[in-house]
Amino acid sequence: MRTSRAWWPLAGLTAGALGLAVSYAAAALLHVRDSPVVAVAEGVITLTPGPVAKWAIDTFDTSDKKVLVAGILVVVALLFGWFGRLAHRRWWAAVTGYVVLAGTAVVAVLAKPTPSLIDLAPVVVGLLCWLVALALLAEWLRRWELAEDVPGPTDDALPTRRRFFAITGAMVAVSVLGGLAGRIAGNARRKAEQSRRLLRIEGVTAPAVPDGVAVDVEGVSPWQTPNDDFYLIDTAIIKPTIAPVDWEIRIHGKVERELRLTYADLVAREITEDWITLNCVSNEVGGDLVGNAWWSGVRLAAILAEAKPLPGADAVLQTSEDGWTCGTPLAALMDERNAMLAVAMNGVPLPIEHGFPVRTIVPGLYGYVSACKWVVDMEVTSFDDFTAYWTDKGWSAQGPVKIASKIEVPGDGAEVPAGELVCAGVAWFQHTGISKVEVQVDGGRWQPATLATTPNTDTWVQWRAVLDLAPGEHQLRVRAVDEEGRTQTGAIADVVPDGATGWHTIDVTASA
Ligand SMILES: Nc1nc2c(c(=O)[nH]1)N[C@H]1C(S)=C(S)[C@@H](COP(=O)(O)O)O[C@H]1N2
Ligand SMILES: [Mo]
Repeated sequence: MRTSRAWWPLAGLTAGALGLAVSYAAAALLHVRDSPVVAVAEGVITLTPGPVAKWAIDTFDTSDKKVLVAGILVVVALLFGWFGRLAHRRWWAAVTGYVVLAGTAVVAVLAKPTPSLIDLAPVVVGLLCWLVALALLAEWLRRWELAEDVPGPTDDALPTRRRFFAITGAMVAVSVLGGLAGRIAGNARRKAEQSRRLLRIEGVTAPAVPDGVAVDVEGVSPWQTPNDDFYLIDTAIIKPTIAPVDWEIRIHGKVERELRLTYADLVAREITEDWITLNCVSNEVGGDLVGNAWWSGVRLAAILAEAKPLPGADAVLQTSEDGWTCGTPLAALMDERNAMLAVAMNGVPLPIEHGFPVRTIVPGLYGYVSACKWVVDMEVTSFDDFTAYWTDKGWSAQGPVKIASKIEVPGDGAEVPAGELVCAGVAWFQHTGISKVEVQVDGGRWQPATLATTPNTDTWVQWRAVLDLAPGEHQLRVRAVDEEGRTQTGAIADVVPDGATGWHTIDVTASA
């Protein structure tokens, strides 16, 4: 009798466990909010009719997802064993089984409120692990089977059998380690997340949208960008999870007095708050890497004044907990503008992805030279003496924002009725301000737009214009003029090395 046959389900189970553990670890490390299994569990909850869900919750007497997750794991384990059996004769059937399971997870992940591509990474990694692990185990089971077929008194199957169990054991060990790694990373995340939820920072107020900042055209970016919609740019695959009690910043270098501030020291100081628009140097003309939030924090001018920069210093080299660096002009951190160590965004403690517990915000500078998330170190120095993360990759050492404007309504390629057309969008030139926005149809005369108001010069401004379009295809263009009367250039420049320029241009078709 071939004993090897009995072990195919074990192979399926082992491969399955390995894939799940690796996917769980990947989810925790990448800070994907929930692992694929939890996503499936949540999907099940969402799809379960209310009374049934309530019955289940009452019956199991628990309000969390543990019972459901355990139930899903049992079902999945049975499936894994079955896939293993299938793999003996019908390899493709086992593969199909794993792919269908992964597909279920993909659907569950995409059904979440704000899915992103990175949320799918754990599923993909898990599926690859399943397939590779099962292929490996199947290979040794087949060899074992062949050895069993050799007639004779000696046990020729022994070496292959041993090998199969050794590989299985190794995979189980990796699964356990993966599970533990996921757990540790998940715990750090939970600890930071929990301290964040419990934080109440005195002096931080809820945002109140100022009167008159909206042109009230549907499709224009809302004045306040909600935290969940705020663009995200960073180099951290694994986001730092720093509990406030563990945070400290060191301000040193060319200073008379080195400073170290804990989180408690920081928030005990006077809180400053303002509407500030942040944008990325790699935002293309018309792009979305820009957002406006109500930021709360502590003014850097006061802190740096205490440290007393020495003559000759003209830069601050900021370093984040994950080792990212940027160089900021010392002057921009010490002049009258509201450069701050921010602790809250839109009235709540910074989301982890946006730099919790402390990040820098400097009106008028691109993020890559100023807006250090998870900031833990500031070295007062000179631009001549260092390079930073992006300047090493060909970007400019100096990154003042450039004036920009974009058309959001109508969308590029839209079909609109001929005649009067409301055209609207936003423009920004932080810390200088926008005085005028103009729109042009088919290269004709520049027509003035109406501007909404702004509370300061550090934010974007909404604009709207009413155009008259004849039937046919048209090209619409926008440009802005700054508070000093300088008109936005139409010369096209790439985002590298210091920000894109050019007029945002869209095509529309007007039908009679
Ligand atoms: N630690 C860290 N901070 C960082 C970055 C980064 O990669 N790592 N990217 C910067 C860039 S290029 C931008 S545009 C802003 C984006 O901030 P946000 O992700 O909160 O929108 O963060 C800046 N701060
Ligand atoms: Mo950026």
